[in-house]
Amino acid sequence: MKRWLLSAACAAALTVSGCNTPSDAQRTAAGPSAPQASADGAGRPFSVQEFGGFSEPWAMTFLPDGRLLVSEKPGTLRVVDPSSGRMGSVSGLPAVDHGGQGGLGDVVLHPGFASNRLLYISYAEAGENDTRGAAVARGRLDCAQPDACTLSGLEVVWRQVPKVGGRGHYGHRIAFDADGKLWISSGERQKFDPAQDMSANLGKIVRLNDDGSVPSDNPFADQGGVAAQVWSLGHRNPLGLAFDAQGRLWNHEMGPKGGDELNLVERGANYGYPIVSNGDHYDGRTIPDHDTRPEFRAPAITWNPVISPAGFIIYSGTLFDGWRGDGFIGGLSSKSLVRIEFDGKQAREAERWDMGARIREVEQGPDGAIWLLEDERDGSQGRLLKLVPANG
Ligand SMILES: [Ca+2]
Ligand SMILES: [Ca+2]
Repeated sequence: MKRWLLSAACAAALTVSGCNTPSDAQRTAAGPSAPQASADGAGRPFSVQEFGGFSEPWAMTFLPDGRLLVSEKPGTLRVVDPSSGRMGSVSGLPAVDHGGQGGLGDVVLHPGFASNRLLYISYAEAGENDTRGAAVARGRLDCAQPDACTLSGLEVVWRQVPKVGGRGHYGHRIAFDADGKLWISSGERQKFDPAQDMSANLGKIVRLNDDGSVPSDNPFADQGGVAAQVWSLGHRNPLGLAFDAQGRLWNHEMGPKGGDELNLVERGANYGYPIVSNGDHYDGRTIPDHDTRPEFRAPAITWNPVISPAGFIIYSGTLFDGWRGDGFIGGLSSKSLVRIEFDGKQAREAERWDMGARIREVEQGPDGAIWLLEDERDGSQGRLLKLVPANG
């Protein structure tokens, strides 16, 4: 049974039928749930409304009808109607390898979803001999019922190669660009050197056609194999991908100790991991800093102390006046929301708010509200949060 804080949803909506009659078996009212007007953060430019809790939530995306899909790492995809408080689930999901950092991951709509109903998901997939790797699959999503959807015709369009042992650094964030190309961030699976090895697609950002085939104009297309998928290399664990209004791709990645990064992702560029990093290995071995090897692309921002970035949007709404074009990054260990200001190819951290919980995912709602998912570890409760202007 899911926890579900009804009255916040009701408070958020002007007219919602059934808000005082939580009879739906799929929801239970619990706990104090009035919108928190920054009680623990006076002076913040937003107030926070809570929308219930999830089991290890990882990613979310909005459907055109205003409902929200929320992935849970154990392998469940939830469908949530914030206006009514109803929550159901999506059937037809593949088996996922849940454990460590792996499980069900990102959830993203095809840019032509309104007509083709294609939903893309990423997840950790088990292989032979205790190996695993990220996979991206797509299927047709049908949501005729108010609190249940089905995913059918599922086909895997991309896999990490090779599958390796361990359960870390899958990356597997998904984004589409304005041309409908499919972009996937692929972590180096805590194996270091594959990030520089073009016979592996680990530690890379890959660019594909929407069916998983390789565009002939990719920078390493003439090398064939998985190298042909690669747009950029030398990444560690990229957990955020976002395009700005000018079509530039930015990524952030969880670095080694003291080395989190925001990067402008450019064609064919090598970001240097594990040869260079402004951080160092967790076992104490040093890694030469970026300025020692100028042939590798340096980050636009490097964080030490780290923020542990997860989730990323570049804001395009109008609800928060003045934030259009800014980046918003969740912080896990920093339990924060970070605002980024861009200036062409430069970027800087402009603001950081203490959220009191590990922030796993950031999304922009249809009305321009900013939505967050908490992680569910170290006291964080896996809640869904909606941020609206404090004086709105
Ligand atoms: Ca998302
Ligand atoms: Ca270093």
